[in-house]
Amino acid sequence: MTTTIGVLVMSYGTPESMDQVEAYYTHIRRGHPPTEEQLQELTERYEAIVGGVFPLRANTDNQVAALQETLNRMNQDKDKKYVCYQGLKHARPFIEDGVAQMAEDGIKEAVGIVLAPHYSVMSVGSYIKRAEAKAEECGVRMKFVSSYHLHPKLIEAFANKVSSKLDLFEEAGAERSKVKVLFSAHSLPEKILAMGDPYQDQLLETSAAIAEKTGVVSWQFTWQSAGRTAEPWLGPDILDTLRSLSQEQVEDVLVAPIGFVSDHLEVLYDLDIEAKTVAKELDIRLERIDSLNTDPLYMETLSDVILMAKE
Ligand code: FEC
Repeated sequence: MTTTIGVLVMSYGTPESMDQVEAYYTHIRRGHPPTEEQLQELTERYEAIVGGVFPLRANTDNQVAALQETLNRMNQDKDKKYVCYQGLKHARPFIEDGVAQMAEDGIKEAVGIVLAPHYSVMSVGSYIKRAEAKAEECGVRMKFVSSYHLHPKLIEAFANKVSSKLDLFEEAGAERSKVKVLFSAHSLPEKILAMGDPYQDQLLETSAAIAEKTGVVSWQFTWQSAGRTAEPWLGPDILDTLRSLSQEQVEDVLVAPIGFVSDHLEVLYDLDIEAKTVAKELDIRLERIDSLNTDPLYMETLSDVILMAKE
């Protein structure tokens, strides 16, 4: 008899339409509604990226569909079949909805994974905590993948994206070794360091592994998309890093947002619009690697760690 294993694929989530931006933002702020000004500012960022469309939704749908196909193709245990369910952090279907749906479909065993390779107690840790609580309530036995930041296929996927953009710099006349590669990820409050959180170390490990695979020597890590709160966030922020690089006479920069796996607001606005505007003012040519989205090597990375997940 074939056993169906549920896979809870967790991702950040995005509004479905402009009239949901306020509810989404309120959820991110743990139930505190944004001010008029904050709401207006976020709405304008969404409008700027692709005219009020929310690319993360279709991208997550596509990743989940591609993952289910790849998982069942890679699975050698023919007594098991894998079915993927979505669970979003800040929008419908919420993480709890995904777990409840699995239980309703009679699933007894499941694996949870987040579409973000690096673990922080404030990011992946909080997805897992919510899924665990709901799974216990619904009687679903769950295992979790907490990070996969050094999986060889993930490194290969990112390395391919870096190399192909470096080729373009070269074709445009730049000296390959002079292009500064900036690996970036979403900043978090500085307090995570005192908590011994692995987030920063894992990001540096991913960066070093990609640099080694691509033969890139001129690289550094920088943060992006810090929250607009009074507490200190991890830095330097990419905009400050660009200003420093300009003072060092760097002219060509390739940004590789390795903390993200999809095209969405933090990539399409924070890098493609905001960082590019600053780079232009500084006379720096700034390019970005393509996002992984449904890259087969990324789908194989996820499938591999799901198939090997242990209690
Ligand atoms: O395209 C989209 O609609 C969503 C893009 C999006 C992604 C994303 C990923 C991460 N975040 C992480 C941490 C934080 C912390 C706060 C925070 C706030 C926001 C806001 C928006 C937003 N985030 Fe996000 N994040 C995305 C979007 N994020 C919009 C609210 C406005 C703003 O601050 O810009 C601060 C919350 C608070 O106030 O307490 C912290 C981390 C990731 C990467 C890992 C993951 O995907 O889960 C970490 C995509």
